[in-house]
Amino acid sequence: MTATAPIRVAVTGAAGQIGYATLFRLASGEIFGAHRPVILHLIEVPPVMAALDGIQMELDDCAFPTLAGVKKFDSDHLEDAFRDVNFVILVGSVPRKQGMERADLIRINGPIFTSTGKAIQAAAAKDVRIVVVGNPCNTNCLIAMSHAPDVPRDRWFAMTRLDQNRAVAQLAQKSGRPTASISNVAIWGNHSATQYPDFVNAKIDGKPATSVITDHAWLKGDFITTVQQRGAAVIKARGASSAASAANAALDTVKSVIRPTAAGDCFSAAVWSDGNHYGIEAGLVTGFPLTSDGTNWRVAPGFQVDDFSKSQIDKTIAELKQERDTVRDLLP
Ligand code: NAX
Repeated sequence: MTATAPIRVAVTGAAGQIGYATLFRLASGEIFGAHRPVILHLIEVPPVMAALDGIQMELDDCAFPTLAGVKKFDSDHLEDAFRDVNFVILVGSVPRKQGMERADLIRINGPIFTSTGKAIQAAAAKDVRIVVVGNPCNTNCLIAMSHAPDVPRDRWFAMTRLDQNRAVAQLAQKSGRPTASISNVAIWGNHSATQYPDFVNAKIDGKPATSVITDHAWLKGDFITTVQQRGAAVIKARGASSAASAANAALDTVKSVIRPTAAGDCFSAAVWSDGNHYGIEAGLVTGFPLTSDGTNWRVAPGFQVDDFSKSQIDKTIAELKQERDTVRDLLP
């Protein structure tokens, strides 16, 4: 791509809550820059296609100078939908309904990500990068990437950024410091209630969070459970699941991947474990602390994993293994 070539971004579930909240910021120039035209590929299930017409009208009515095109596709034509796309945000999935177990949800959504992975491999641009938001996002990402073996594994991310942002907000509120003072917050493991928001390596104004927040019982207790349960708390209060904050986190993930990470900081996303980092076994998509140079990312080295952290990480990795086993027949 040259600097002014349009970037093509596909969003599945584009008419859903999160998709809708994502599109306008993607189109606005905020993410890829004021001089990079953006072509949006909006993808929905056939019964919802009409809603995309309305969203296209709204996108038109924003008159964004950076928006160079809007294309609409139904999920029965995924290769057309992913043709030449440089970024894919996979939001579309069936939401968890009352009485549904997590394992049921995994079985329902798994097949969607099988066909998605195949279509991305068949049609996307050579530099494609993919952020999986639809839940269970770690395992959906594992399924999709397993069906796209020609797409390098380092192009796939499952979203733990909302958890990172939630953790930053909690640390800022507890310490009475602005969110800009908080850095180096990692989320380990699964985007679920077992995730481990890592306060041990977090910093506040460049100092260890554990030296600024002296209430260590809070760090080991309410801090972790508040972040783990935040999604449920939002649903209870709002009567609907996190949407604007989830869209924001998806876009933060994209920005963190394509822009250099500040020295001494990290960002969180779940990526393929190659078995070489922090004792986590290969073959899982798990949250790690990452840094980017703006083109390539790597797992951030030097994070301290004490006994408490290790026990938390072990729990969430055990859950990821269980999820992988639940969908083993969907993994080639
Ligand atoms: P909505 O139900 O509002 O939207 C989902 C949209 O996806 C719907 O418009 C639906 O028609 C579409 N869809 C379903 N199957 C599709 C397919 N095969 N291809 C294309 N589109 C399809 O849900 P929303 O609130 O937007 O949430 C979407 C997903 O994000 C859910 O799986 C949800 O659990 C997940 N979340 C993930 C988060 C994370 O941090 N990773 C946090 C927020 C959110 O809970």
